[in-house]
Amino acid sequence: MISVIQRRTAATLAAMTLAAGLAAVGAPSASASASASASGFSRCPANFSCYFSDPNGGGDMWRAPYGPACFDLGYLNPAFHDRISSVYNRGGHEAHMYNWNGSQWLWVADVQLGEQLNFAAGDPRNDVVDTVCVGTTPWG
Ligand SMILES: [Ca+2]
Repeated sequence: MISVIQRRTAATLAAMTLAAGLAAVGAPSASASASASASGFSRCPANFSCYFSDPNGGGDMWRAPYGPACFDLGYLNPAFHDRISSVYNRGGHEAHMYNWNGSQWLWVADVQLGEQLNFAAGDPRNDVVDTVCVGTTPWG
């Protein structure tokens, strides 16, 4: 229980610090647009890293603030933890992703500059990420 409280406290501080910079883009596309940019990696703007609920930049997208900073996805509105299936890092920093397993943070994956990363269905890294760190780690 103590570890959970500590985690939440630290996460809340991080969320509060960065709330102003958060850009939760969770709007599902209502139209079946002919433009590929409406639902793929290409909708990620330059200079940011983007995180998607479906493979290949599909589904909902969360765009991380520039950083360096860590973001607890459970505190976004709407929350984005346990949802990431693909990433496109167009930002200026390497990104690091972590899963909280109930007692500790576990590293999931790094995303290099310019990299497009996909977690296929059945990949144990799919839909588990709880925290994204841009240009830093949870340990500084
Ligand atoms: Ca998780």
